[in-house]
Amino acid sequence: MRELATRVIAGERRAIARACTLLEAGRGAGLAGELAASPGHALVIGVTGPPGAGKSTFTDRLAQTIRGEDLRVAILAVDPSSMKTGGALLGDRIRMQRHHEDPGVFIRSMATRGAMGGLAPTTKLLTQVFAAAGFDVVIVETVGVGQDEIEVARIAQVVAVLLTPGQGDEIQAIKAGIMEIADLFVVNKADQPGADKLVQELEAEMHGSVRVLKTVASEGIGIAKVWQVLRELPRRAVAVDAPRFAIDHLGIAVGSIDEALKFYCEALGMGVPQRESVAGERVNVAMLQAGESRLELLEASDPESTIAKFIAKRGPGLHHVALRVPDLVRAAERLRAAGARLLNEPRTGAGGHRYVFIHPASTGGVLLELIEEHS
Ligand SMILES: Nc1nc2c(ncn2[C@@H]2O[C@H](COP(=O)(O)OP(=O)(O)OP(=O)(O)O)[C@@H](O)[C@H]2O)c(=O)[nH]1
Ligand SMILES: [Mg+2]
Repeated sequence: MRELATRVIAGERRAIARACTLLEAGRGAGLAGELAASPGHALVIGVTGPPGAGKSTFTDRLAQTIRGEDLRVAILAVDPSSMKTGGALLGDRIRMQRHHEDPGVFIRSMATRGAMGGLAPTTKLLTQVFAAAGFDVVIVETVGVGQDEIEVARIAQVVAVLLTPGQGDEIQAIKAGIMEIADLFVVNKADQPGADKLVQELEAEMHGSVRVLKTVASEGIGIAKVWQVLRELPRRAVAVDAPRFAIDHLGIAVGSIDEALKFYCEALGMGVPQRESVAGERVNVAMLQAGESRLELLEASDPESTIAKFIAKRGPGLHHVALRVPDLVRAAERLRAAGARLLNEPRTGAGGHRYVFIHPASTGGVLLELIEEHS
């Protein structure tokens, strides 16, 4: 993963494509962590609007304009619909063919057909790949229907909403959601009747708070002005997905699990514990779900076990804190390099999780367990 990250950061096209594929497949939590350390400086522009508004044509022309300033551009064409055939995406490819030989342009299509959790998480990861790879501008094109029009605002620093004249009551049709996220309205197909009327309606609707520009994307008209405005708009803060750390569980050493459960389950009502015995550690365990983390009650099954020794020495109480980390091997390497006292090499324990324990002397006084995040 680190080698791949290094190649992405060096701007290697094949590495960028490979990174996108891995992240789209939901594999590559470690990669995301590596890349988060190189946030880059890309301006992320969202382009949204109804089907057929000319988004791809516009994106293509905008990229051309930006290239004219010798800035590097990545284009992410997101297709969230389940209806669209491969042919439409192919059409986009052909339209964008002019960039084919240009090493300063990288084009990626992404289908989110049936994806759970909306378009945001994966799309955002891919924009981070492009940013880490040093692109100056990332353009995310997505159809503004359903939820995605709102989600694009979570990914892009500025959002251009494309509308076209002559489709009846456009403003009413798009009002829900899309108006709030527009940093700029573009009335495209201004060569068709009704463009000026639509501009006026939008200006009235927004009380002049959002700029409205006209373009004829198919002719490249008005695009330079759009770029000038986009680059100067205030940029929304988009949080970089840093490596995720979360408390997986708190381990509590108890004299008797049954006694402790009287408190946690019967009196407090925490629900049904998951119980198991870990022979290797000579310990009985009861796990209680607490939000996204858990309480792990630990009871010695043998007087020689570490839990028995812990209780003999310090009494029952907080035994360890377990943190989930995105890349355990990497975390262990970094800690070792920083002089922390690791109690074991990363190894696989119950439930298939890899873990490592860190001595309290290094952590501020509590035994710390690091667990690799599930992916
Ligand atoms: N007359 C006119 N046609 C345009 C203009 N811009 C784009 N088109 C045409 O509109 C059609 C749709 O353009 P696309 O760029 O594919 O639109 P899109 O919004 O990306 O479409 P989807 O991705 O399918 O939602 C194409 O036939 C374009 O050639 C314009 O300014 N004027
Ligand atoms: Mg398109």
